[in-house]
Amino acid sequence: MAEPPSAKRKREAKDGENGDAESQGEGPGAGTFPLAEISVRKVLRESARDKTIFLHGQVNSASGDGTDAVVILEKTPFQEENIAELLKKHTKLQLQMSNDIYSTYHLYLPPELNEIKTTVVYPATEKHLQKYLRQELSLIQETGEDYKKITLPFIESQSFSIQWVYNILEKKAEADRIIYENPDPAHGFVLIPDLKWNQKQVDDLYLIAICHCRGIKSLRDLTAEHLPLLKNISREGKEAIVKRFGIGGAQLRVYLHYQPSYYHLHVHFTALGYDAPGCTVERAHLLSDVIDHLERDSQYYQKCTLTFALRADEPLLKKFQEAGRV
Ligand code: M7G
Repeated sequence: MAEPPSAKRKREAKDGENGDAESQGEGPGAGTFPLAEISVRKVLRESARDKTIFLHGQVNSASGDGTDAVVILEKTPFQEENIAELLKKHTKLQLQMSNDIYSTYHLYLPPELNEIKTTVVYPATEKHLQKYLRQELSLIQETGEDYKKITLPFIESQSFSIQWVYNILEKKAEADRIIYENPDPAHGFVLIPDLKWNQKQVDDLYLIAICHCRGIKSLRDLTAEHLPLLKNISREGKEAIVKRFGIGGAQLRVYLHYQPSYYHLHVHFTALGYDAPGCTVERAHLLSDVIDHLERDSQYYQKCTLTFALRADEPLLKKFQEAGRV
C-alpha cells in the first residue's frame, strides 16, 4: 500500500541524516552536559500548555562556586508513525478513574518513546537568564530617529554574542546539519534547522536562513540593495524545504524578527500551522512584506516606525524611558 504523504514527510524529517543527537553536539563547546550535577536555582518560566519549563541551574566547579546554565525541558509532539508502537510497547497502564463508559489512565512508556527535548545554554550570561525569565511586557514604537539615537548605540554597546552564527557560516559547528547553502558572499546564505526544532516531525518545522554577508544587523539596515539576497532566501529556502521535508512554500511562514536577539541578519521558516514562539504581530515581519516594502521604497526601514515589545527589566526599555519615549 502506498505510504500517505504526511507519514513519508514525517519519516523523512525523522530520518534526516543530520538529526541525530551526536551530530548536534559537535563544534565548539561540544561535550555532554553534566545534567545530573545541576542544582536548580530558579524556575524562569513554565507553560502547562506548551509543556515546557525554563530553568536557571548551576553546575558546581571544583572551587565550589557555581557556573550558571539555562536548561529548557520540553515534551515533544507525538509522531504519528510511532503511535502503534507506543500503544503496544507501553510498560504500565495504571487506571486513574473509571465512571460508566469513561476512564482515564497513567500510561508509562519505554525511554525511547518518551523523549524530552533538552536545550542547554552553558555557561549562561545574565542576559540569557533575563531572556528566559517571564516578565511584564511593554510595547515600544520606535521611529527611525529613535533607532539612530537610542537603539543603535545600545545594541552596539551590548547584545548577545553571535559567535554561534559565525561557527555555522564557517562550518565550525552544525556543518552536518546544513540543509542548503548558497555560498555567494553578498547574496548567499545557509539554511539550517533552528535550535528549537528536533526534526522528528514536520508539524513544528523550524529552520533559519543565515546570510553570509556580515554587518546587516536587522530589518533596520535593509535597503533595496539587499533585495537579491532576500529574494534568494525566499525562493531557494522554500525550494530546499519542499525538496527535503515535503512542505510547500504556501505552508510556510517566512519572517524576520524585530527586535531580534542576535544582530546578524537571519530569516525564520516555520510551518504555517505551528504557533512558533515569536511569530506574534509585534515581532514577526513577513519576508514577502519586507521585499514588497523595499521594492516600493529603498529607505522604507530607515524611515518607518516599528513596534515591538520589551520585557520590564530590559536595559533598552530603560533607555526609551530615559528619553521620554515610553
Ligand atoms: P532571533 O530572532 O535573533 O532571536 O532568532 P530569538 O531567539 O529571540 O527568536 C534567532 C534564532 O536562532 C532563534 O530561532 C533561535 O532558536 C536560533 N538559534 C539560536 N542559537 C544560539 C542557535 C544555535 O546555536 N544553532 C541554531 N541552529 N539555531 C540557533
